[in-house]
Amino acid sequence: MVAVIMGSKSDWELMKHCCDVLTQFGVPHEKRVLSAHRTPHATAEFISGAEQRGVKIIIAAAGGAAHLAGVAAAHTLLPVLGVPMESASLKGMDSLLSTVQMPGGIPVGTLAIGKPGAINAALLAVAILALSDTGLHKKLEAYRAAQTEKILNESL
Ligand code: RP5
Repeated sequence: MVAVIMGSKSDWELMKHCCDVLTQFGVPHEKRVLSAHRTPHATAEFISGAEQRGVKIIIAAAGGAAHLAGVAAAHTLLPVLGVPMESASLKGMDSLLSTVQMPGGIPVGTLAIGKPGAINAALLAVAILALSDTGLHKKLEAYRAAQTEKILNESL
């Protein structure tokens, strides 16, 4: 199972693309709005209990002073993938730097800003899970092959 958390309901517009990909691959996932700054205790509790609930990977999305992925990583040994959300003021550059610049010792695998990052977080989670799941590995192979086919068949 994958846990997808986001700092605000407004992040759902982008993060639904992440959940769509997980659904497409048949990967079960739970999703929650949790804020690093506004619900710090609930965030810590949710993340601390994740491994026991069967979660294997956490995907955390936030914008602005985007500390959600880092805070999540501080509370678990599970891999944490961070997705910087596009922000109104700085177009997501603030979110990117807040998410990616972790101190050595607490890693967050940071993806691209916005929709590509949301999609790729799901695909990276699938790739990690596929290391020990041959069915998922085959689905990922088929996904890549279909993508290659689509590009090669594009006419101008
Ligand atoms: C929203 O505030 C953003 O998109 C973001 O996810 C959230 C960050 O919340 P805090 O963790 O800073 O409270 O506008």
